[in-house]
Amino acid sequence: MKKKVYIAMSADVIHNGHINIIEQGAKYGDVIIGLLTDEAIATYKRVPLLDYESRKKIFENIKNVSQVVKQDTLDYTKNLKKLKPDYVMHGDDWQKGIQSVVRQKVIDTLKTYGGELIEVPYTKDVSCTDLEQQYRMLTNTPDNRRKKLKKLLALKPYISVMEASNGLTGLIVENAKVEDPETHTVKEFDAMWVSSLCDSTFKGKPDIELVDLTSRINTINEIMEVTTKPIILDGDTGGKQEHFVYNVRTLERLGVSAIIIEDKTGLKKNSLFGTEVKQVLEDPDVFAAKIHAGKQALATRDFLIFARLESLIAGKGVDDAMMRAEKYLDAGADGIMIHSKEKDGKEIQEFMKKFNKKFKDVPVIFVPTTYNQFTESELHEWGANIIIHANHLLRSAYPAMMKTAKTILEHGRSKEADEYCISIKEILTLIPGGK
Ligand code: SPV
Ligand code: MG
Repeated sequence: MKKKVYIAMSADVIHNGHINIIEQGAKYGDVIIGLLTDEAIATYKRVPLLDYESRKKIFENIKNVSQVVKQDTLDYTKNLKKLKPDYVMHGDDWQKGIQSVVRQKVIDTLKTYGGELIEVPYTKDVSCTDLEQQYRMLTNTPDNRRKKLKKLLALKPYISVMEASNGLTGLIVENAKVEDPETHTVKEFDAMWVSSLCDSTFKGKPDIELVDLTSRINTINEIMEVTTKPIILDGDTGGKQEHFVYNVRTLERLGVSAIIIEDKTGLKKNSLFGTEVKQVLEDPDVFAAKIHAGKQALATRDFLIFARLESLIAGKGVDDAMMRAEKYLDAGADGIMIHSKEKDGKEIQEFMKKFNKKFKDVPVIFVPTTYNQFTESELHEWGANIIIHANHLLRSAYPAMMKTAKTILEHGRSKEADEYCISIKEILTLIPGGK
């Protein structure tokens, strides 16, 4: 009987490196491709450009591939135990870094039944990551971009969102990565939050719906030009219903993925003032009608409208928030955001206990600015599906800039501020293409 060779791949963008390894594998026996599912890929890198079924079809038609099977985790163990291939083949680029743990498990499993690991030289000069990045920018059309949030919500238990307020902070959210020392997977933000507080503050203006939609759209365009991740817009109160129906279509056309609007009326004040300022809640039926009209106005099913509940901010309690949540979801809201400025997170937990009893599979958003002692996975246990870190790039940049400004004033020169600055060489090459 012909021997079996197992090769695991995610292969979103297929290149000669993949073909090389399949060719090598075919010399040892029948090649079985363990194709990573979209969910498995999303645990360690971005959502694939092509979905599982499309990638499967491609692989089934590649020469020398005899079978394509699903691999639903990064870990090969389950498939190896089931299929007992004689060989596992992989490029020799996985001996270090995040993949080394996966590799060790493969070696241990193969040992249990006498299988063998074959490592072939990694095909140089082709980097999947580079190709993917180029491809991502090329396919960064409004249609593709808009869909990404819904896709992510379907693939991941929860998504992590970070404030982006201009091109540069957009690039930080797009590119920041850390390796999780426990799971050895790479973590990055899933999406961007265009905050009204941050957009206004970067422009030196108060967060009272003074920065108009034209200006907000300029910010969005600036971010969109240089990034590819989905965008969630803080739409404040959404304004008048007659304006809202136009505005959602404009945002949808641009490729924004979602808007969150809050159920307040009158001159909007930032929620984190709580009851220190006048916070007037909108009549829930009027707000529900605005949501309904917004949903009706849309041209696609990809653009999401979330209803933001301000009952806890206005001191109206959990039951008021529940009553409103029901009305807004009935009106067609795609999910809710429950906001609170309390530090202990108790009222959010109390709300979620009631909410979870009544609603299943409704996306819930938290903005844990004041209760940030809880981790994303803890908040997910309470029921959050989207967690927004709403203002942290702005809040960390401001003190750093003020310190530098004062240091220069104090010394009458900038030498002493050097230690707070990245070098000229670094700043010149920070954005590729400048040279
Ligand atoms: C924002 O980021 O502008 C928000 C969240 O609306 S909060 O500031 O907490 O109200
Ligand atoms: Mg806001």
